[in-house]
Amino acid sequence: MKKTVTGLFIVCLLCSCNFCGSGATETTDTASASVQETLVVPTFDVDSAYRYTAEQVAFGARVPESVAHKRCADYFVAQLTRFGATTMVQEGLVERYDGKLFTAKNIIASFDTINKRRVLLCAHWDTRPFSDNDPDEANWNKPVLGANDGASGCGVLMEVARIVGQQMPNIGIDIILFDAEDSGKPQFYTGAIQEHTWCLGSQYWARNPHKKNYRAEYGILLDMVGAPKATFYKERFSVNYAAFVVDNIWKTAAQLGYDHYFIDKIGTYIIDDHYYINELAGIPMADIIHTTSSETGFADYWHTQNDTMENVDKETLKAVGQTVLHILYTN
Ligand code: AHN
Ligand code: ZN
Repeated sequence: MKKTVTGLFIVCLLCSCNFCGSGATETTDTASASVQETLVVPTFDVDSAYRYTAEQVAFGARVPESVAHKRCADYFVAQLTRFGATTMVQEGLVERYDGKLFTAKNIIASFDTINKRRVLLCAHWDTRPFSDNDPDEANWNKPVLGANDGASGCGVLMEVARIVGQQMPNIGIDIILFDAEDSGKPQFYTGAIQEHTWCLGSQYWARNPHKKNYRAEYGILLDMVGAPKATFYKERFSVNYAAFVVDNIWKTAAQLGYDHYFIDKIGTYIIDDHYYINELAGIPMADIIHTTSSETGFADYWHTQNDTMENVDKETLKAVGQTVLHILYTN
């Protein structure tokens, strides 16, 4: 018996058939579909990610209900469908800090929909209707262009989607581009204090997932992932809710030589889309977000007129995109 098993093992080592990957994780008796293969991690094409970022910015500010917002939504749906995703737009009625009602559009792209094991990748695609952190008060009511704050995260995820569409990892992927993240209460607003005025699209999704009983093993949120020399600290809600995800991301990044972006230190608490996914949907999700030691906690052009393509750097996009791909294809 021992001889036979050893013999089979040697045959398996010599051939590269479907049954021979790392078959230890096979759980059913139905042939090759459930056999986990060791996959080659694809190369993240940063020129492509940069282009997807610039194309969003070229529409102008993507403020909910604007023409640019509508055109950009159509662009995402067309591209993601072209990449082979099952794509839908989830529309949800949400209420702004000032009581204004509007329809948020979450863009959802799914790959390998029959796979029970899933990962959720998210970013927000809307831009802020106010530049309330701008040094010039005359700009406070102008929208933010959102090259870094919005477009960068979606640009990286569009490139991830393109690659996943070409070569699936072992796990199913859902990409959600959330709307209405950045319509939170402006600093100049003096009306009644409201809680939970940020992340309206993700709050809506977390309460009304696009699929009944939707589950993902974990999630990763990308927010402001394009700045030159960006610093990603381990955001505190992420550490509290999803330590294993944080550890995996920061370890992987270090292994790939990106530890000058992914700093091995705990940062601050940031209310972002991942907070509501963790709290309301119970999916452990970590936020990769660029924070600084400034007064706001973010880069000096954050929520100003200067959030332009000059603040998007290919090296940073590459570090984030390659780290995400590595996680998807090795787990
Ligand atoms: C707050 O300022 C409460 N959260 C930051 C979330 C954010 C805004 N990300 C991008 N813009
Ligand atoms: Zn913002």
